[in-house]
Amino acid sequence: FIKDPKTVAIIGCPFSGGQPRAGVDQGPIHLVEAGIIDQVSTLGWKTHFEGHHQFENIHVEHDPPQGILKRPKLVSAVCKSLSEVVGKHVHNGALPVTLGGDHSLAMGTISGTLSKHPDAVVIWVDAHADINTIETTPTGNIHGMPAAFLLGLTSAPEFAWVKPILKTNSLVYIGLRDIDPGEKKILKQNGITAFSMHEVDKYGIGEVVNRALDAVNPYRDRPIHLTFDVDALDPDVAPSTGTPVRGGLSFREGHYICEAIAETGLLAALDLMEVNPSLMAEFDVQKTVSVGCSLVRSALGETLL
Ligand code: Z70
Ligand code: MN
Ligand code: MN
Ligand code: MN
Repeated sequence: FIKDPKTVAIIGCPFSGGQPRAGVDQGPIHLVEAGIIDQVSTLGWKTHFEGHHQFENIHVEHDPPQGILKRPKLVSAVCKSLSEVVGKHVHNGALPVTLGGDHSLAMGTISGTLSKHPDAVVIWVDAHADINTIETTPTGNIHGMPAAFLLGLTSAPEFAWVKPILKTNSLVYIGLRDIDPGEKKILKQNGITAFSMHEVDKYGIGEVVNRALDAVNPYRDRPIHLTFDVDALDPDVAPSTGTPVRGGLSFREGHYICEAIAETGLLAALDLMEVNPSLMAEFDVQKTVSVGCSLVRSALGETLL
């Protein structure tokens, strides 16, 4: 495992098929236009950006719901293609940074990371647990389900390529506050460690991040995949996202998580998901895009001093 890869591969993933709102596909385009690539270069990384994924080879003509699952063929094909791209970059020793796009994409990014590092742990920062199964999903939106597929808690013929190689003791959540009843049961029954906003309030973010790392990575020797849904942040901090939920992480709490993970030297892959520039006024869009860029910089080693 290359602890300090010199190259960051930036993967723009303009995709919105895992949820109903248009616009989240514009997230990566705005992040790149805001200068995220130069900012990462300025931190001392070599950066590789091959453009936004166009999913040229993905032609889904007829994609009716399969039971409750919405757009299963499209979401599956895009995530499979993304898993190959992320996998290629980690195999080359680069650190992939995937800019979403909706969070169904985590099925692709995490599958890609685990293809090289089966011992990697996942730190999932989100207002939501995204762990609904086909039986529990109230919406059929696949962005609410990627963790369940990765853990093998649910499956569908279309998603047979998703290997259930993520273990429940290798996943930890921070920032949760909008969990469906079925998801609560799944978290409890599987003993998945989760720090909701209640624990952030109670212990403070420093202690929560320590406990999260202790839970999945006690010897600090396993690669880390950080998947950061921007809706983990409070809507005052990141308003332009599909499902804002009040009472979220402050600007500093969000950055602290990224800084503390950077300090471990174990970051193997990073996702920044659910930036939706079509939601809210221009001022709010700029605020969200700029906080997105600075979270990525923090995770890649930007320090305050
Ligand atoms: C709900 C579902 C979700 C993001 C909403 C919502 C999931 N639990 N995820 N916004 N980012 O539809 O499964
Ligand atoms: Mn490449
Ligand atoms: Mn999410
Ligand atoms: Mn979310």
